[in-house]
Amino acid sequence: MDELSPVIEKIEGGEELDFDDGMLLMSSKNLSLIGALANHVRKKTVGDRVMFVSNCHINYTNVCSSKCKFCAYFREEGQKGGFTLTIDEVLEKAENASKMGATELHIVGSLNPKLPFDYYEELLARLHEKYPSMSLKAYTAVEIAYLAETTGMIVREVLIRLKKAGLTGLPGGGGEIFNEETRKKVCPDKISGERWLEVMETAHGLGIKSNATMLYGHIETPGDIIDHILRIRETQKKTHGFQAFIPLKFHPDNTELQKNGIVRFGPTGFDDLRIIAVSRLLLNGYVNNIKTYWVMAGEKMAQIALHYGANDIDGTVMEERITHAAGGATPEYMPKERLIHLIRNAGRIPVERTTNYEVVKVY
Ligand code: V47
Repeated sequence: MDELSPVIEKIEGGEELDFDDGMLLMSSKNLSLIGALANHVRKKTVGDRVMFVSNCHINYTNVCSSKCKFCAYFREEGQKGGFTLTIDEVLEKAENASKMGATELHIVGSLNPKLPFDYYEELLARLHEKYPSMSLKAYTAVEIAYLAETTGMIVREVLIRLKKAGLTGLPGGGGEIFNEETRKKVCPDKISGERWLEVMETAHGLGIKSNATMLYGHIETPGDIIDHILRIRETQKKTHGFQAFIPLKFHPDNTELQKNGIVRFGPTGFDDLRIIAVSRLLLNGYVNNIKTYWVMAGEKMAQIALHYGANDIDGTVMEERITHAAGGATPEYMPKERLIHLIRNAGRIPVERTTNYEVVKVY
């Protein structure tokens, strides 16, 4: 009898897995069995289609007051290397993306004290005016909470105004790891996990869908991981607003965590596949899209993750700065044909989707 038998029985009986089941999955070294279970559950729930989106990441600024210890992307105010794009520069990038067939702009920055609320609103309004059919998946829950704090508006008001300007959804960034103690060590000046979930709940209540992320492979414990995933599941039971869950693989280069000797190595391949599988097993039936983000996972691991519970590989991306600042070695752009090739080669059906998981084309 395998140590995972109690979990297998629950899965076979369609029962929801709990914290202890999650911990068992985190401690077992039987990765191929965990993967097979996740793959089986994935096939039953979402079938053999693998989704991707034609998108473009636009980072409008890197000047940030949050100074997270896992982040190599930010610069302090006045520091060399800091940048803020003008709205015209953002529009130029959008024009490029549009010409390349993007249907989604993923727009994320940082907590820049110099940027007024008008900038955020106008940026969306001008993009929406010029590209009315483009999804504007913009500003993380952290940026939304920051805008509320700095303008004196409540989160709901901020979201209503941004939605009116053209916002279609929120990306899942800023989730990091919810456990209070761990979060204080890796991002002491960021909003709490509870606040992050509150912002998401408010967005979902206004019909603004979002994604959810979790940063793993730094100083978190297995218990932190299970706790994080289960908190996402609890919120989802109330709101049904999370469209995808994306575990993000920590890249240590140039980060405080690495400079201070707290983290020497990033996660291993074993960790990457286990986290994808555990996410599928704990979230299945609640958040059915488990995304392997090829930029962070690496092209090869992302492809293999499709056999460990993932059914989404993100998108063409076009320009990425956050992972590359921290030593990411993947290209900044993946042509659609290459994504299709990776998916087909894994024995699965490539499907281009919209941000909201509507089918654009089955290949
Ligand atoms: O919140 C920061 C993470 C996130 C590092 O919603 C790092 O579809 C690894 O959220 N190593 C931003 N990760 C990216 C993000 C995202 C990406 C792709 C798709 C979606 C989506 C969202 O990147 C941050 C943080 O958790 N991050 N530094 C690093 N050194």
